[in-house]
Amino acid sequence: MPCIRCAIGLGGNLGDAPETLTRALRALSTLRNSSVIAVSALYRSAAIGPAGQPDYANAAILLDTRLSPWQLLDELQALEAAAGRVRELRWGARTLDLDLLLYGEQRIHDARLTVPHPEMHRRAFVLRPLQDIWPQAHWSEAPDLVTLLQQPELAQQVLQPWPEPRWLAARALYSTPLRSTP
Ligand code: ROI
Repeated sequence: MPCIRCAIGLGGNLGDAPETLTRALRALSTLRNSSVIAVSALYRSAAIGPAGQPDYANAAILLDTRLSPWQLLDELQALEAAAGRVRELRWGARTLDLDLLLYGEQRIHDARLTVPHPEMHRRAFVLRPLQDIWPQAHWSEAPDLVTLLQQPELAQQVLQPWPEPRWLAARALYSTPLRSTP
């Protein structure tokens, strides 16, 4: 398999969400045949979906991988299950959500997987973290990230950086593309 650059969205709003996302980041950094290339800031975002849910923690990472999209999906679902996620109500609260957003330039549509993620262009909690790590990301007919995020429907979504020390420490470990050589 060639090496493909992917974007993965992380989210969760049950329990200690910053801790859950930090653990997921550590686990993703040990995924076979893959390396984490960049890690976004952590964001706190108002829930989209049924009212009365706690706020979410959201983030995104770039991963270079030789796994196929379905192998990667298996790995992401195993991490969700390990975090205690059970198949819950559509759009209900969840411990950990790992979404394969982009898999190189590929378009995939089958019973298990749709890539690019079909909802991502409507969700500031996906696009803002993606902008941190891949500002030039573009897919299918969607406009660029700056244009998307300026649309009223997205601009009104409540989202703010969440400078959580555990996330910041893990992020510093896994996103150091420019290492100085002695
Ligand atoms: N809302 C926010 N803010 N963040 C999420 O990660 C998220 N995930 C979901 C739904 C329920 C659509 N709402 C969300 O799956």
